[in-house]
Amino acid sequence: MSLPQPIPLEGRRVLVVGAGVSGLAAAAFCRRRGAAVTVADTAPAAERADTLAEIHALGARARFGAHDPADFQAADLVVLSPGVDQRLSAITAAARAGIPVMGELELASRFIREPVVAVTGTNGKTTVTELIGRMLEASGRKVFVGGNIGTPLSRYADGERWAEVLVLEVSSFQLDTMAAFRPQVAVVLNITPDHMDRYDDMGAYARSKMRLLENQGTGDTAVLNGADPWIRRLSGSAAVRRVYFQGRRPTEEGADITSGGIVFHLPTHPCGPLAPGDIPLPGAHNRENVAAAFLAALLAGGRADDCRRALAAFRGLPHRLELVAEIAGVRYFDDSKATNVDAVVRALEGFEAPVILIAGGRDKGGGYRELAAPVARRVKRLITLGEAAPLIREALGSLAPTESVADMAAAVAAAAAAALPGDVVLLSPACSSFDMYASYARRGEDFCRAVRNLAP
Ligand code: UMA
Repeated sequence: MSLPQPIPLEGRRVLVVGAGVSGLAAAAFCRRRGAAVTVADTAPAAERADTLAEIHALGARARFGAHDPADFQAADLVVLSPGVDQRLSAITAAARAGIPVMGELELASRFIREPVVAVTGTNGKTTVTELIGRMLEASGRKVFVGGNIGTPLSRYADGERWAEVLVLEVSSFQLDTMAAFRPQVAVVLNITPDHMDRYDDMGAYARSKMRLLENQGTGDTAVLNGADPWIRRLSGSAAVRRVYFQGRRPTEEGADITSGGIVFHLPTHPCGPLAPGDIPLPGAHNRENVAAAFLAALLAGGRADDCRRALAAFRGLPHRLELVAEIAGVRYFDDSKATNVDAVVRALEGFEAPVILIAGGRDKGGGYRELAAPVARRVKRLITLGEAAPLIREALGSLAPTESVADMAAAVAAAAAAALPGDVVLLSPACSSFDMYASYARRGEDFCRAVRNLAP
């Protein structure tokens, strides 16, 4: 297999755009390899004293405030953080001028030689990435789990390189700025509307996700959702082995998900079926996640029995349909990670009980129409907050009694006041958190705090 060449960095002028987790890791990586690094961030310097100190400690130059096109034109290489829209004029102008522009993941991937399992998809990425990591660990492999999940690849690549296999969660933003990134096992879970503020249309978003397969070739495998029309349509020409975790046709390899569990059809990696009792995570979407993770782990060298053991011990992840408390017969669930409409649909489908739904945050431009049927069926009261509250009220307000509140404490108080024993209170926002919080995790923690404050 031919490996992509590392990028020469010694003595080069590198502009890193975005001084978040990814940008600072990329800056450190480039500095250690002798590049002259400038880190540009649109935030006002006064708000980012700690970051400024970190940039200076790296021996890099900081440029806070509105991006200056001259900084881009002066660079030999521009490295983008995932949150930076590559359609920005300074970036397109640099690319037009022949200056290489790439994402942090792409840059780091040029320097690693370890096999990579990469997971993308609109929903379920983190659960599947973590699960594959634990299955491979249980099989005795040294595994780095990271990427979009929290530790950027360049942070790993900059260190001791201790792992035998890398399991990476990869977002569409990271795929937008890739060029040679080539995972040995690529998993695409599902493609439903999300991030419509960053893409011109659904086709553009779906093509971005499917770029994960772009450089795969002989010896590589794609683990795909054969029931997803976008994935079926866009995986057509990939010259790689394809394995389907659902929607498998009789001649195809993969798995079948039935009411009796999961049955594997992978002759090179024999594995007995999983019974429903073997799957510790609730909901139909988690059966898909488990089937995908199992196939990917087996294909990446996991042993079937060890993978089973890891699955049995897996308890799910915080802020994903997590039961926070049961108070006065009302169950409170934190699903703060549900930052798009499809994730909320899946959450609502998992409940038989009447649901008081707390939704809202920063709108992502995909609309809320898909929520109408599940809201009409399951939601007894809708509580909206954040910037998207008026849009959600307009789309769904006629389907359930709806009220808007100012913050999470008020949302939880309103939900508790309306709830009867047996009801479910569900934070499942369908929006990103960035209007009110630094991350979905902070939003989930705020919800959990407000719920715990209810307890007598
Ligand atoms: N910024 C600019 N110019 C811009 C836009 C942003 O300078 O045009 C600056 C901001 O002021 C800020 C910095 O860029 O200081 C933030 O960069 P970032 O948004 O790329 O955030 P990071 O801290 O580097 O985190 C990123 C991922 N964030 C996004 O994709 C938005 C993290 O995924 C990821 O964990 C991290 O890299 C490590 O790889 C978060 C996420 O929400 C969890 N991902 C989305 C998702 O999962 O749906 C894609």
